[in-house]
Amino acid sequence: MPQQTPPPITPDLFASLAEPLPATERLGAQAWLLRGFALPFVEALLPALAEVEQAAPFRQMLTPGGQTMSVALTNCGTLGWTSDRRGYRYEPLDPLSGRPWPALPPAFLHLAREAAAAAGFADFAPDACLVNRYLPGTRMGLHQDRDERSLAHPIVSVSLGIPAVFLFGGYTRREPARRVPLAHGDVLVWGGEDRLRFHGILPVKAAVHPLLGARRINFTLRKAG
Ligand code: MD6
Ligand code: FE
Repeated sequence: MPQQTPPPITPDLFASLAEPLPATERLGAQAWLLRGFALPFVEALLPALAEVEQAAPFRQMLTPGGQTMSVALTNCGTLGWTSDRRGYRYEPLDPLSGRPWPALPPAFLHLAREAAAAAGFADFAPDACLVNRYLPGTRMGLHQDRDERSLAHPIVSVSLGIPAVFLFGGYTRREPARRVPLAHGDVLVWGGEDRLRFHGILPVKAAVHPLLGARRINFTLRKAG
């Protein structure tokens, strides 16, 4: 047997390792990660977010099983996702105030439509936006999003603040999930055959973001009604 010599480590190899991550990554047949896509919108998103939070504060909801979710949430749009002992559902009124959820800010709509179009979903018309707030240590267990009336529409998901690791799984809970790091400004868009994939968020590591502090905000735009 001739002696195998390992390939030399070339400067090219180091160059490729130092290259930034691609701006767009395909995670599935109809699932896209658009890195940094929301960055040009952040200046408009943050004041809109503050207004939503003021009208409908973040709160921790109960799962149907009676557990308190570690992530706090609120909503904007004509429908808001809620959870309590009676189950998961969309409601037109905020159960805390009895008033309608705050309207979808134009900046949210604009970003959602542009991101959906960039991922191949034309004419996305969301009516619901679930806003999740993660403090260090909080997590989101593996789940499917299936409370929307039709599963034919995509979901646009925007990450702001401190980073997190997204779990992108298969169609059953026990299939292995891919770990996808999400940073401030990243946008996920998925629909079609990927719509019912299990997904979640690993416990968020302590960190401080210059604009958002020790928080991660994720908002997901959907056509729920
Ligand atoms: C999160 N995201 O990123 C949780 N759901 O904090 C979701 O649960 C999610 O990112 C449906 C579609 C996209 C998502
Ligand atoms: Fe989800």
